Amino acid sequence: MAMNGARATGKSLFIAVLIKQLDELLAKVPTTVTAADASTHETYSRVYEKPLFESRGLMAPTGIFKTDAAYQSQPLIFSLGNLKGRLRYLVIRDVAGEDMENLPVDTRPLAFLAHADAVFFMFDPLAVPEISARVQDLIPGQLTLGGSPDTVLTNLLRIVGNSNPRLAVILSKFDAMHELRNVDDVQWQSIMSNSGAAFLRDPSMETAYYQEDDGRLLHHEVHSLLHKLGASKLVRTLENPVRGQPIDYRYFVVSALGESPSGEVVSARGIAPFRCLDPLKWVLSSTGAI
Ligand SMILES: Nc1nc2c(ncn2[C@@H]2O[C@H](COP(=O)(O)OP(=O)(O)OP(=O)(O)O)[C@@H](O)[C@H]2O)c(=O)[nH]1
Ligand SMILES: [Mg+2]
Repeated sequence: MAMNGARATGKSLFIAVLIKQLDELLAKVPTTVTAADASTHETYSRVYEKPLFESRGLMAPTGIFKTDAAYQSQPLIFSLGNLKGRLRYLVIRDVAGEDMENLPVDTRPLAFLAHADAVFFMFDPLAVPEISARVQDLIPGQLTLGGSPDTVLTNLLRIVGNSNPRLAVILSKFDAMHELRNVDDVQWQSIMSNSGAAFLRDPSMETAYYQEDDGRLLHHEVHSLLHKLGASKLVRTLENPVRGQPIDYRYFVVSALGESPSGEVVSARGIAPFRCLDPLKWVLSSTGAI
């Protein structure tokens, strides 16, 4: 799987949390998630695990290819042990949002996007001015904001060309959306306090298989949310891509942290991931691994 999205959409923090959650989930099977080579072990622990789980801080922006080719050129490879009678590996590529907002002249280093089983495209609701204005009194302001998701999606589709990786379109930092139930806005309040909504509950750690009905419900809820967030251009691009060939996409919501960080530190109450495994379970079930 390959990450994608504008700057500061939460890609790298998501990877850090995803591996921990996957290990916890696969304990049900039971198997474990382990780094499959020395470089994965070193990179995961230095770039992802230590800053978040030991220093309780955030991560530096992922370096662009030109300046950080060394660690970008190595994918993270994890062994998932024996799943359904076969040894399985999860290969993850992170990207710098900066590279996706302004494609490098030579896009060959990004060619892996076309060959992935799935691309995880992150959309940051806090980059929508209406949302950040509504929650500004409730959560600490965010230090950096990324560029336009429409530009990134167009760039992504250009690189992917005629290949057809599954595309998980993920509304990230969903904890900030949950805060909307406390704002002085009747519409948002009622949407975000709908106790029947799939985006308010998290069954992702309950089963070691993908729950298709729950996934489909969530997909339709996020589709409406994206319209409400003013992302109808994104929705139209997905529904009717310029290349003609349909995209196999599904909408998700995740929160890696579960609560907004304040400045450069995560909440003193700790990290409470929300629905982080859903998109991965969708892909693993499509490849027959779970
Ligand atoms: N509220 C909230 N904020 C988050 C969450 N995940 C990430 N953030 C915020 O988003 C910032 C960027 O997160 P990163 O994971 O580094 O973003 P990225 O997409 O990897 O960014 P680039 O590497 O620059 O492309 C963090 O420093 C946090 O402030 C989340 O789950 N909830
Ligand atoms: Mg990053």
